[in-house]
Amino acid sequence: MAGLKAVAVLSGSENVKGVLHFTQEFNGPTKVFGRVTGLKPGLHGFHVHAMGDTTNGCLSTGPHYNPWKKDHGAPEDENRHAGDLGNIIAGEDGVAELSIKDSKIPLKGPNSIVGRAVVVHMDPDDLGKGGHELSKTTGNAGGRLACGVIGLQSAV
Ligand SMILES: [Cu+2]
Ligand SMILES: [Zn+2]
Repeated sequence: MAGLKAVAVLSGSENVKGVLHFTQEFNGPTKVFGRVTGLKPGLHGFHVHAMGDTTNGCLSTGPHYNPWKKDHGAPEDENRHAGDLGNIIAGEDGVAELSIKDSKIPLKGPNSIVGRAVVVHMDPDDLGKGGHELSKTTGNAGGRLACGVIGLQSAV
């Protein structure tokens, strides 16, 4: 199989919505692209959380996906949760267009993110550097605005 495609449909308590696409070719990085709408302009923490469980809304998606037991960090840090994808940035129209490439979120193998969830937060992720008591676990990104389970879409 040359590559894999996955998709997550985001929804939440407020009017935040989105569709995000994931593609991975061979053992290369995973590309994440799509758009999220209904956001307050500015930065919003964006992560893969451990569980694909939305029975209690975004709260039941658990903590950041962290198979290697590291601290919270920035996408470019070595010491980061696998799920740490930094921030997405919404414009004045409340729309965030995403185009991310990341090598720590594969769509196959033991550390696959398929079946887990993506979460968009209320506040900016401080990338572990904010000095807040939550900086090293969540980036102090605040409440969970919207989330969606990452599901396999097709082989490409
Ligand atoms: Cu999160
Ligand atoms: Zn994290």
